[in-house]
Amino acid sequence: MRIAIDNSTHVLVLTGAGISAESGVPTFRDAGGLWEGHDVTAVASPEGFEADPLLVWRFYSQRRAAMTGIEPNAAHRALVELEHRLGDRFLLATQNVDGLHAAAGSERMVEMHGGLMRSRCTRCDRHPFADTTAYKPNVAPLCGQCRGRGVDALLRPDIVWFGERLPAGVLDRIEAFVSTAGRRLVFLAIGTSGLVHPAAGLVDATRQVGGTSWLVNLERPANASQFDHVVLGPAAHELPGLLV
Ligand code: BV8
Repeated sequence: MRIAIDNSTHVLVLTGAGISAESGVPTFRDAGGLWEGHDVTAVASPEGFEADPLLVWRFYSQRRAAMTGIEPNAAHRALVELEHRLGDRFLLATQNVDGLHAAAGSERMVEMHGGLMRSRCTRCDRHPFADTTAYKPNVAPLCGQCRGRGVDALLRPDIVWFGERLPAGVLDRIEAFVSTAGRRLVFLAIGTSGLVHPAAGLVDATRQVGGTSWLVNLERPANASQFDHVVLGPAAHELPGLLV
């Protein structure tokens, strides 16, 4: 089976944790996933951070440390090739924070949920900055800029937590791409359980403009019936053949 892509096709790709699974990054909701053993709101919400910043920093520092030696896989690379083939008729919207799409060479990309290897200050308007530090378990890092002004302000991972808005402009860029594409849109969701909004709403937005939707996923998620085509299997194995 192949996805029909001609010189008028616009492709919007949505990726979730499943595309990084074959690189060795745990997903969230699968057995043995990141959420297992964690109360999601305790580690991925502003309330959880407020209540216990050390717990949240332990959760994200462990994920930073676990990225050592992790490389993009054939699915990440297949999306880079498609981007080079389509140019401005391609856009990647990732829910992932693992940085593997950028490492593979993706450029026409929006990170909907932030980036694991960036931190930002909870107080000043300092721009989010590169931060690969896996902080020691009893350390909640402080902002150096605020400290210079005699104020102790916590740093936080540059991650979008539940109940928080997505970064400015992200949804606008995706919506503009969908409406420009119209019926020429192919929406391809890869490795996502389709549970988190607003990402999970993109398949509906595709139908509203008359586009075609595809899902490549290891198992049938709850929202599989919303897609025109469903391909079950590991992304690194299934995706390259679909895009030739
Ligand atoms: C917001 C932090 C508004 C990052 C994450 C409408 C309806 C219902 C609820 C809402 C709604 N609108 C808003 C909400 C609330 C909430 C939400 O969606 N709740 C859900 C859970 C009920 N959404 C929000 O809060 C969002 N914000 O809408 O703001 C607003 C407006 C005004 C003012 C204030 C606010 C913010 C959402 C971002 C949340 N952050 N995490 C991090 O720690 O990483 S979400 C978390 O889940 C991750 O970011 C992850 O990206 C995301 C989705 O998970 P998946 O990537 O799909 O991973 P999962 O494990 O679930 O699934 C993996 C899939 O891969 C599986 O299906 C598996 O079968 C498959 N797979 C496994 N191996 C492979 C594979 N597939 C292929 N190949 C393989 N090898």
